[in-house]
Amino acid sequence: MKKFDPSLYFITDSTGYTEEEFLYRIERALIGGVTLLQLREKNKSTREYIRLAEKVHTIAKRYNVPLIIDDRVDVALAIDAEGVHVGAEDMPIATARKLMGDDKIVGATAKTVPWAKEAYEQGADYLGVGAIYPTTTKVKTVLTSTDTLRDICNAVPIPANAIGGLNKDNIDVLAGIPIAGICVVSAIMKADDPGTAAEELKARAQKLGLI
Ligand code: TZP
Ligand code: MG
Repeated sequence: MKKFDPSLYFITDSTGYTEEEFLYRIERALIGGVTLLQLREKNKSTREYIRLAEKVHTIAKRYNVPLIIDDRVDVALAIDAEGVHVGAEDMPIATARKLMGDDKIVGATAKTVPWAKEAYEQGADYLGVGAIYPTTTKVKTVLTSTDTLRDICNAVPIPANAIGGLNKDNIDVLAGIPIAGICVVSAIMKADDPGTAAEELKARAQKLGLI
């Protein structure tokens, strides 16, 4: 059954970590309250991606948190992940939906209202919208204004998450915008303790009425 909570969406980045440290950090983040997890690997061979994804999936299942695989429908299907996220240069959303089936989560990136509507029509279950702030994570993106974020939230019936440079000290700019959740890489991944970081980010987002 396809049911997910996008309120605290953590995207991983294994750069600079041993596998042991990487997996430990993911587990800490899950303990800290992450509700949706995305494995995002850009430089792994297919075999390595699948091997790592299986390990991450085992951990995520212990916390009942759905695992989304970035970009790679083949990897998502290979490990029976709960979903896939496709960006502008990845597989078309409708194709990903066809391959994944109706029971899996298909997420998409959207930076404009027409793009968001198109993604919804093609079968996306949620949207990632940003970057709200400049990001230090390796990604091809441009800034999206909070006005556009608001317009996208109001234009489609699927959950839209804010992403890009977000942390507990700057998410106040999102107050009053009907987002479904906060999506972060560095704020959790690079924190001294990803568990505490997830907890604090969630508490702040709740205090602001964002989630
Ligand atoms: N898409 C837009 S911004 C971004 C992605 C994948 C990276 C967000 O990373 P961070 O570290 O939370 O800024
Ligand atoms: Mg992508």
